Amino acid sequence: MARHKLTLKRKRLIAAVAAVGAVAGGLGIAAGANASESKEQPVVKVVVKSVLAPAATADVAPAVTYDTGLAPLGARVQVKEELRRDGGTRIELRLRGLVANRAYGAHVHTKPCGKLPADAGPHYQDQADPVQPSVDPKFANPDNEVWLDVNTNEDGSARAIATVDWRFRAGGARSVVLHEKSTSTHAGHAGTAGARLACVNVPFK
Ligand SMILES: [Cu+2]
Repeated sequence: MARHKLTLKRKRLIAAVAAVGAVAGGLGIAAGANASESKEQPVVKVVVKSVLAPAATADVAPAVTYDTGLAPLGARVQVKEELRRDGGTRIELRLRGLVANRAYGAHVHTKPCGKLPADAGPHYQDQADPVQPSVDPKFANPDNEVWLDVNTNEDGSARAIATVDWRFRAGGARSVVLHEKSTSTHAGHAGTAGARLACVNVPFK
């Protein structure tokens, strides 16, 4: 596609991106029709930085733990959401203060964190599985959900990045939940990762 002959879809994308850029402000966004692809930066939509607080404080705390052994009080969590120019979404999870050299599962969930682990609801799915709970790998997979599994280093820190080729529905994704195990991909168990250890509220856009 020649740059000066923009398709309608492309024009709409640019208009949307320009609007987002106006909101984001000061991020050096090049939304003009002549901007080269390589200079266009993703748009940062949401950044949440918090520490794990007791689950009993879930109505006011941005992030809580349900297992202070595996997800200690005061452990740090950061989640960043970026909208990609290609229409996709990039989600980054950073953790500090967890158990060293350990695998954890993590996903984007549909509801805010609560006092109970189940309060965060099911995983966010781009194409919703008509059968719930969703354990069919056709729906419960890292292309249709956001999986942020990590392995901590010797300091108990970890980072995960998930990139999907879609955007969240408004208000449809509200938290990231940390689980006790790596996420299963097998039919009948797909998407499961053991107990919910901690949860952080993230108002994904
Ligand atoms: Cu989960």
